[in-house]
Amino acid sequence: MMAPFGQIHSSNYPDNYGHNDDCMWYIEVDQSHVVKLSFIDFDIEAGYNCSYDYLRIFDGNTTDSPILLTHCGNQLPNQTVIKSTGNKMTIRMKSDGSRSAKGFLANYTMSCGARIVTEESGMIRTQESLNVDSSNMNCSWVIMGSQPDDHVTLTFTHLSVPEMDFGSECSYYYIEVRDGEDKDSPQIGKYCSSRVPAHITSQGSVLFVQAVAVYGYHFGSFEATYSVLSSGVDHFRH
Ligand SMILES: [Ca+2]
Repeated sequence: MMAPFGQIHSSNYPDNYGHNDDCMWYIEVDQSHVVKLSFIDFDIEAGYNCSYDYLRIFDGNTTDSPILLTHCGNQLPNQTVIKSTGNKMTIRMKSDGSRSAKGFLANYTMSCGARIVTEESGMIRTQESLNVDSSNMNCSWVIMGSQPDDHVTLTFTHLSVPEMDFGSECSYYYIEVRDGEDKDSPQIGKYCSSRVPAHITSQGSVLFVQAVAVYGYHFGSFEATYSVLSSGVDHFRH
């Protein structure tokens, strides 16, 4: 599924799922977002270590990706909202040859922010027009080269802020860029004017970018392209 939001459920839901089911769902959203899955209903045959029937969520595009959750039984998972770290999530539901139950129902949306480890170029943005998670007022992206001697360059192509922010000090909506991988890294800049900042390049191999809407003002939006530059010559050796 490539849509920004939707719903998934077990076979025959709300009737009992089948025996020997092995169903997979693959969700991919815009590259600058993560997948957020919220459970609404859950009833899958319980078993020790979920060895009979189970639902399993993977943090990526295959069942070899890290496992985010394995769950069975008739309770919602303790963590009812599961987020991927990148823009892809795989969900698998498997049942054995006896006893079934109602199954599960879950909604997915894309949520802003992502951890991007790459050697390539791409784009990050917030899109106000899509049904993104509007309660999320703080979106952060970590953009990291996969080699330690890489540098990340960020170029803003669009930045729009609420009108009341003109002439103020980033009171309502701003983008912050930091030279490192988290909010404690040194600040490179904080931007809230419609003037687009120049290129920003990391000292190390990673940049932290955060879009913050203060007091629930969601009228701001931005778009920036990133590219990863290698300063090492090793990559070009024959
Ligand atoms: Ca079963």
